Amino acid sequence: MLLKEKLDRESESEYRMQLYAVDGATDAMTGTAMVTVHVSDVNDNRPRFSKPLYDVFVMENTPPGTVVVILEAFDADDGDNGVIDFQFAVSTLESESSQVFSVNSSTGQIVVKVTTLASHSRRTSLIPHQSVSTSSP
Ligand SMILES: [Ca+2]
Ligand SMILES: [Ca+2]
Repeated sequence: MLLKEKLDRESESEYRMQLYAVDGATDAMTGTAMVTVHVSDVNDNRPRFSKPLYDVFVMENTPPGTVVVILEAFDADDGDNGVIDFQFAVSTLESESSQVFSVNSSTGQIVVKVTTLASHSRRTSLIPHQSVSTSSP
């Protein structure tokens, strides 16, 4: 059997076929077999945020532990290839923002870390960072 089209597990993960084997007699006899082809996943989709920019407003007296935003991302791949891990970009880790906020890598919640936001900037724009990279095909 040869492959005639490009496979894509995300659109079709399984193909079923019925096959005959026919003998050469005039009153030909046949045998049958079923073939199922399972398409295994390749990491060919990058995680995508539900939106590229989250603009969030918080009061300066917001207590520590408060969730200010929940990031949402989706990856069409299967298993580990589709697992999403939220992380701050290196540039953010080096900035004041990471002293004030933390991100839960699995839930995508950004939480206030400090007692008071008053001495810090009152408005922070969070630009999502693609934490999982894929090599282009
Ligand atoms: Ca895939
Ligand atoms: Ca993926």
